Amino acid sequence: MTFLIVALSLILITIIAIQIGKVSELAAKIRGEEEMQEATNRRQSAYMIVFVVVFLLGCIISGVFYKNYMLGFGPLEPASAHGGTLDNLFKVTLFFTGIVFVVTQILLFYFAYKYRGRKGSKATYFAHDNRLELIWTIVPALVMTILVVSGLDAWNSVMADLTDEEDYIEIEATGFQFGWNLRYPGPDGQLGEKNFRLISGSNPIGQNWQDLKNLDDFHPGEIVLPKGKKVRVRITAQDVLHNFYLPHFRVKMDAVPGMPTYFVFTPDKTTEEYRQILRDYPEYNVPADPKDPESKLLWEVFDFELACAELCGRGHYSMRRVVRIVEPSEFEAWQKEQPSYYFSNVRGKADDPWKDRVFDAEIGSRKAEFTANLDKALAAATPEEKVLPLNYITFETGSAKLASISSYELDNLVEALKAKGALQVEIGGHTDNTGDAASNLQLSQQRAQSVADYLVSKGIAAARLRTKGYGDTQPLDTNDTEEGKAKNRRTELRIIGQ
Ligand SMILES: [Cu+2]
Repeated sequence: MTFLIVALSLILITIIAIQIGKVSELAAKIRGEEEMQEATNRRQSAYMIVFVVVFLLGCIISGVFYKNYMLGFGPLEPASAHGGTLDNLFKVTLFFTGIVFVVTQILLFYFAYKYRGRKGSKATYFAHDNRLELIWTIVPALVMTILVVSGLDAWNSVMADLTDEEDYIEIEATGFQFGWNLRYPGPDGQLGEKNFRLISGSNPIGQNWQDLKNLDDFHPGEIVLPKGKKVRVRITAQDVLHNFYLPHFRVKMDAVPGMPTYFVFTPDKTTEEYRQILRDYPEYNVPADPKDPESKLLWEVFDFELACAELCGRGHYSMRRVVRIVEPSEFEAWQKEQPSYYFSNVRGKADDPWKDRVFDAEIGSRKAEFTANLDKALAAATPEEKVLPLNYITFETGSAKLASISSYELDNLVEALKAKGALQVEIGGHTDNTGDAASNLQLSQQRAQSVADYLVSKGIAAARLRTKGYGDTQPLDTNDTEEGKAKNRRTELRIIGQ
């Protein structure tokens, strides 16, 4: 609203000035053409002087007024080790170009005033002046050389890549329309291989699961980094050009499809420390939500951010991610909590290439799961509840032959039966509804028998075991989906004596 009123008044003032001009023009017409021309020139050249004064003052006043909102000035100091170098470069460039800008503006408008058309005045004619040519060639050349050389020097120091001996964290950012896929290495500290041909619904950046380094990589929703540690960011794009921009860290690098780029930087202020810097400035002591005076102050809700600085399409604005810089100990705790993408999204699914392998980390967690289920079944009150699933016993397709990875779960069972000598159990086989009921019943009976045979071969008395094939008569879930069918094919343990 205020803006509208200001704009309207400016337009009105302009119209009034034009009208006054017309009136005096008409008056001059009565006095004679030549005199009129001279008066017009005088008036217009005076307007030019007024314009340049208002314009330059406007530049300076707005510069002073908005200083604390500009990167590199006021509280918006760099939050990375190399940021100061870039800021100085910008300031030196701004200093030289600023002088040139002000001087040329003043001269441009002053000359328009001084050499306005006047009766009897004529332009000086001169064809060439060596001294002038030298001055306006050498001075800019010198200034440009200083700027370019110091710029190259800064570029080389900022863009120096890391060697393997250095201690750093490598993360990866893949831009797409419209967002970022972020990837961190797991405890092994290394990012796994990827290939765009492998991209699918369950594999958003095409990680190659054959490469074991991929299995612990995780995909966080925000960038979290420790203060004071070198970070190397691998930057790529999946579709069009994007740009990885961390304004507060003075990091900005194109994300190009098919051409990985990188950036190395060291955050040197935590988010909390940066908030404390902002706190000292009145600009950041206003409510974060202008409509709600009760809302938190700007400095309190401040977050570093990752933005896309390439106009990459209509949803471009949504490519924002929060960047959180924390103390190293907090970073380590955060990193430990992050679930591996493979183990939470791919493991055991159709595209898992490691179906017939059990990883070290799983052996422990599966045993814990078995023990918890067994304890629950032992403690249950009614016979119907004294059942536990043997989730990790699998068979070869259509056969009663135990898959080799079943041995881990079976050995847990053997151990439990040996520890609890009074335990008597029924091993129940279940199938989905594929095929006819009679053969399903037979298969489930054979599978239950295979499990019992294994237990006996490990020294469990056959008298403590009973087997039963249920076929497809007791489904846990629908048989209409693959997922449901997979749930229905199972082996269960029922406690019949303890
Ligand atoms: Cu983008």
